[in-house]
Amino acid sequence: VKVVALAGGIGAGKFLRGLVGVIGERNVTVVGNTGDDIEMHGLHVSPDLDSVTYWLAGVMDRERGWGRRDETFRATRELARFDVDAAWFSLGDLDLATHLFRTRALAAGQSLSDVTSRIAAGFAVGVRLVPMSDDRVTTRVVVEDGEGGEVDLHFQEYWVRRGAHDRIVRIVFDGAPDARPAPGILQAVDDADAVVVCPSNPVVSIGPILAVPGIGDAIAAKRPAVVGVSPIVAGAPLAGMADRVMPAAGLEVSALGAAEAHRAILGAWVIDEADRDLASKIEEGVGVRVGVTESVMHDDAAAAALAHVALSMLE
Ligand code: FO1
Repeated sequence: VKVVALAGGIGAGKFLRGLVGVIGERNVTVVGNTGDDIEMHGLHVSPDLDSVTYWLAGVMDRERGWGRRDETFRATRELARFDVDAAWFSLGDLDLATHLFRTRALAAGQSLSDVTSRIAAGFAVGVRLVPMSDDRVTTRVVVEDGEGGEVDLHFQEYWVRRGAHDRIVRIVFDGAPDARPAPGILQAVDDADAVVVCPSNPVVSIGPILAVPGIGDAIAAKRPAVVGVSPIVAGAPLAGMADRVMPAAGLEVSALGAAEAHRAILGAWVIDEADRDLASKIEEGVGVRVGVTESVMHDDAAAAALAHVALSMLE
């Protein structure tokens, strides 16, 4: 089977290791979120694309979730010596090589798609990894300033610099209306036997991908072949910050709320045993087939079992 997977960061990385274990790398096209991308010290950082690459290459830090194993942060610490404020986003010494390579190639006129494939190839990752767009789309989080006004933050400023403490007014995918899907995405969706929505944040990881004009419609056209895995188990995210941003998007923090976020595209939805009680409510309310299984991915075997269940939901 040929599968297109929509991916954010950590949850997607874990799940994709399982998926490639089941169907093989060559059958998978991963469309990665670039709304979190940030220009830092003149370097182009693509956290979600890098998470997918590092997880699939097996060089990830399983505990931290993002970044590389055996990483050191000496350069960032040296930067803090001069200016603590400049060092709020920790770039690891190994990770820096990825950003240096990407930035240099982009400056030389290569597209983000081309650079992303070259980085994946550098780690001998065999899936086709594609950014959602070669055009710049940036997730902005507009928050209350506490004095009746608003502050417009880059997603990473909201999450990493300010610790996701601010009250969110709205989330905006800046640039999305004018962005084009990266080359090959629409064709890959068209050719796919299945589209899988990884267990990623529905609002800030999958949301930006579906906000690129054309991608959502192409996927919605294959609805019976679209299956998602809930990133929310027992009312809490397995990783990340879905509980902070889902309410801001009017969604309940539950396997039901996450399914509702993808209502326009889903044919089937996989939830955890802990949420079995929600199955019929989701089936009726969202109009999808629901599968129930152990969805916490403690290791690759658990991720493969989950991927197997997801694929078996498709007709
Ligand atoms: N997350 C943090 O909590 N603190 C950091 O300093 C940080 C640095 C960082 C550098 C490169 C990278 O690829 C990811 C990084 N992340 C960091 C993770 C990132 O902020 C988010 O987890 C993702 O954007 C969400 O998918």
